[in-house]
Amino acid sequence: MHTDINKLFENLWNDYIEMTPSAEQVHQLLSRGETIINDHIALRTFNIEKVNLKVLAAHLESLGYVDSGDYHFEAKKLKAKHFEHPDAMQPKVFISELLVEEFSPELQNTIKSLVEQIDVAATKADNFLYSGRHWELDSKTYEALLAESEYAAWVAAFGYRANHFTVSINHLPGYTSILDVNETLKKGDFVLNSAGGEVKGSAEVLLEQSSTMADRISVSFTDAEKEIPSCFYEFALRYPKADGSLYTGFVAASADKIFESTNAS
Ligand code: OOG
Ligand code: NI
Repeated sequence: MHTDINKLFENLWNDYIEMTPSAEQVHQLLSRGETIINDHIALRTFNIEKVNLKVLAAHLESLGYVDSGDYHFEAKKLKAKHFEHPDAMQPKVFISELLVEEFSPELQNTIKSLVEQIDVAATKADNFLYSGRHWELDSKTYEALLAESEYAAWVAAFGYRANHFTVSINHLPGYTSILDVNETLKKGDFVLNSAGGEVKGSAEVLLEQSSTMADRISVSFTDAEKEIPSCFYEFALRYPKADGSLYTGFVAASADKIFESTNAS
């Protein structure tokens, strides 16, 4: 387990930009040399005991993170939680898990055989949250997973790493609206996720979000190299609650669409 939060996020970021070459460009475009504060990152897994949401969460709870919200995505067959740190400037963490038992026997068998290949010790190691894939995967199996669940295929191909980082627009110098951020991104030729509209959420639900579509990178399968969607960048603007403090939760209807940023566009 990590003992230093900043080191953990530095390692997550370094892995993330290797998977997401556009993220460094977006970061430069928006930051103009100033520091960017991350609203949250997201992690994905399967609900099999050896690697479930709890196993990932343990790495964050040991750093003082607290379970702060539950979400269920029925159509995508996912459950999720978000975690907050007592130091509000630390990024929140959104962790989801695929409800494997709700899928076909074929998908269940595939996922079980992938998870069997992980060494339990690796799930407890310092680097687990950015350790990537722990199993062999051929491109036919990837395609078969993709036909049933984009999420299952993504986790099978990429394993354990940040699926996205999220710029906090509240802390972004020079911007006060998400539309301005989206405009800057589109002028820079970055492609936004338009599922359900480019802006997900509203001031009414206290959270507006947008995201790029995932980069496509070359991934090695046992039988081939293939270009597939990797990771994306998200942008979030939070609004104050009645007590004046910023809303810190997530909005399930918006999250449902953010997940689609790793779909093949
Ligand atoms: C998580 C999608 C949800 C948000 O901010 O609502 C999310 C994922 O794609 O793994 O990040
Ligand atoms: Ni997110």
